[in-house]
Amino acid sequence: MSDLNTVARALVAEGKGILAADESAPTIKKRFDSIGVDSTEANRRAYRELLFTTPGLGEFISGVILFDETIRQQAADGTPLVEVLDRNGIVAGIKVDAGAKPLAGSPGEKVTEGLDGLRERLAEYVTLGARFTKWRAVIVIGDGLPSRYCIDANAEALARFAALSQEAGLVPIVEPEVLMDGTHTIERCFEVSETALCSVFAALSRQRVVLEQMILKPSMVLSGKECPRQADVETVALQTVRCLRRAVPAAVPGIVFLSGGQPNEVATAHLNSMNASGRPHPWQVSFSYGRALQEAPLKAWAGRTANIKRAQDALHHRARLNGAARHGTYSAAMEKELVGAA
Ligand code: 5MM
Repeated sequence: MSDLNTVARALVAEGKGILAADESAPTIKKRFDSIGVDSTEANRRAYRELLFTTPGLGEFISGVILFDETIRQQAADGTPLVEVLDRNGIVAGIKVDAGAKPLAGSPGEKVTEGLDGLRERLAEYVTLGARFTKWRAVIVIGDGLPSRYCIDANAEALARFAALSQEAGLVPIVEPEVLMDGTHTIERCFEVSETALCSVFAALSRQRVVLEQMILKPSMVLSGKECPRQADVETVALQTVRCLRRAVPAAVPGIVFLSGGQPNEVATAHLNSMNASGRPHPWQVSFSYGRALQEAPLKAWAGRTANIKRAQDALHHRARLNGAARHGTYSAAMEKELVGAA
């Protein structure tokens, strides 16, 4: 019990957050396509090595979520990437879901798969150095959606995953993502997020998941991307915290938000606003961003060895700014303080 709680608390340590680098093969291909780089095994390895060897990254990043391929890879000098992270003071975690698949009997909705054989896969990930796991469920807001059926089916799978992870000695990161795509209002997002989170915590309780030994990775309460009325930063922060206070027990050590396609600066500003106002919260309020941390270094790298330092500076910059947002001390002026910028 105490070991898993220690890992969970370390992942949400003051001033730090998580880097999500667990893009599956199709997702990393999409990211590489955007910079004109082939998604080969060698390029994926080189890119992730660049991220993980960023000098000083451990000051702001507590853990990295890896994909199955990455947890088995070595740096160019033969050091396992998990060890590279460890040397930087960063805990390695692993995405263990097999992706969101069409939900039978409910067109337009998805359920995340990957429970078959999970116990055995978890045992192997422990031997490879993982200390935590992640599973993502996807909830779509649309005409008549989401259905209760979709919310509950995903909640059951999330809880099953979490229970198996704890049994294996791994801290589960439970990620129910309410997508921001659509024309819905922030009020509708609040309603759906609250329902989904309540369903998740009911399932976690039924399946005897120890709340002190897990982390929640939710989406923020936002206006839909195509909604004509976009809520401002303070409203998003206020409504997100209000929603989480209704649904997330205080026993959970931390909440780490996904960025979900928000512009980098906006994801940081939202987190900052949550931490600047209304503290102390019952849980640590942190980040587990993928795109909002990686977009800048990915562009700076563009597949060229000569750009590694620029890319690492860009990652360090975004990690530092989100670290500041953990304390509520981020300001837009800090966006210009990129060390080593041309
Ligand atoms: C929602 O995606 C998670 C957080 O990333 P963003 O901050 O970019 O929203 C992320 O961990 C996600 O699960 C992976 O990057 C992508 O996983 P798949 O399985 O879709 O490749």
